[in-house]
Amino acid sequence: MRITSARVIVCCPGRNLVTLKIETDDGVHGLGDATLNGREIAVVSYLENHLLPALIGRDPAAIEDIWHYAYLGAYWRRGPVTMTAIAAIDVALWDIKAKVAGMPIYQMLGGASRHRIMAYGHAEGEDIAACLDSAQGFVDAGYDAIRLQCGLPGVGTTYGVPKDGQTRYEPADADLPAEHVWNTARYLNQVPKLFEQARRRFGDDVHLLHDVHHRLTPIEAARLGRDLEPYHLFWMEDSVPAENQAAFAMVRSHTTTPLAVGEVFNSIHDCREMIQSGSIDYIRTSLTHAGGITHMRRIAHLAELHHVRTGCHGATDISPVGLAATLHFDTWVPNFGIQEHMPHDDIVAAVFPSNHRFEAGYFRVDDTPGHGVDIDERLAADYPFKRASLPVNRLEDGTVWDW
Ligand code: GCO
Ligand code: MG
Repeated sequence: MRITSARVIVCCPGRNLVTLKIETDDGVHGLGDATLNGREIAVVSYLENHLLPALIGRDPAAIEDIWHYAYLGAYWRRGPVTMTAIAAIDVALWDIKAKVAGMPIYQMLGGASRHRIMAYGHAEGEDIAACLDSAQGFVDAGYDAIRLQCGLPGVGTTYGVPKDGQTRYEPADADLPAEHVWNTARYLNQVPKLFEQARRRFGDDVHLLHDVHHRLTPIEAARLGRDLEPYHLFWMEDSVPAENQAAFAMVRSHTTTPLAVGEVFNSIHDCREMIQSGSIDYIRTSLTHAGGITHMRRIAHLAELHHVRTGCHGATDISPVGLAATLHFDTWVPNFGIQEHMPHDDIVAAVFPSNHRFEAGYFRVDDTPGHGVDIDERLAADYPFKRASLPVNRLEDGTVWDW
């Protein structure tokens, strides 16, 4: 069996999504997700100009060999563009291999470790009351885990909170970056109040999560972790910018609030130190941005040795193809923790017919061979690429800050 074609399909059914389609002389095809939010075309170019020409004529079954050919063969290593491009190839090849075997991908990995996948939903609101009302909707829908994000009094738009009637907090249609405002002092005072009220309203049984989105210094994150201890969070995510892995050891030494990190990582080397030092509890690397199934498996095995569980990134910038591959990984991975869930719009679901199901806070994959997602290319063509940018954050005095 040989690869006869490998091409990239870019579409924007409400948000940009990049899909790699690999075809073979047997007529079997595989799909991989190559979406890197706000930097989509960089990955398209990397694939089209550098990686895809070298795939033609290769045996699609040789996944490890092709992975290392792409990774080592570039000489230049790691980074989001490279690792997203490699992930797309990897997932498309796993899709082909599993289709040829007549099995779902989770079976190829070693079989199911669980029959359903706990997911957390995103509750958000401009103030505490609105956020708790939003969370009530998730409780009523049967979710066992909810992420809470709320706006700050007197501060403009902030991460995780949609404004002005928008349904999304990430303006994927902004041609140039929108500018948000940040005030650490108000944030540190507001978040414990949010969780205090959430526990009072929803009781102890629901898992509560929070995403700091990289905006604190280590000692500020330590304070927040301590202040949140009475409300026993499932995790506090990305509490400090993660380039400095040692910062997590510092936060850890001050608080028992569980720590999660990883959505901006692309390789095992980005998280090795914090996993091995026991500084984190959940690794949130996304399969789409960290070299696909082949590399995520290595990260998960390292994490398992150190009692770290997975919590894969699953925002809407992970396409249904990337999500399905992640759900097969979640079904198999022994040290699973939780899966993020942000629903795609109906039009995205129409472009990408999928076989996984979501019900009352839990995902399930079925036994469709491969990862179970296809693309309607004719429909996708109706939604051409639109340049889009993630926001930039500034302090109130204008200083650029982490978003
Ligand atoms: C999350 C993430 C996302 C990211 C987004 C960037 O935890 O879901 O922080 O909201 O901001 O994926 O593209
Ligand atoms: Mg996050």
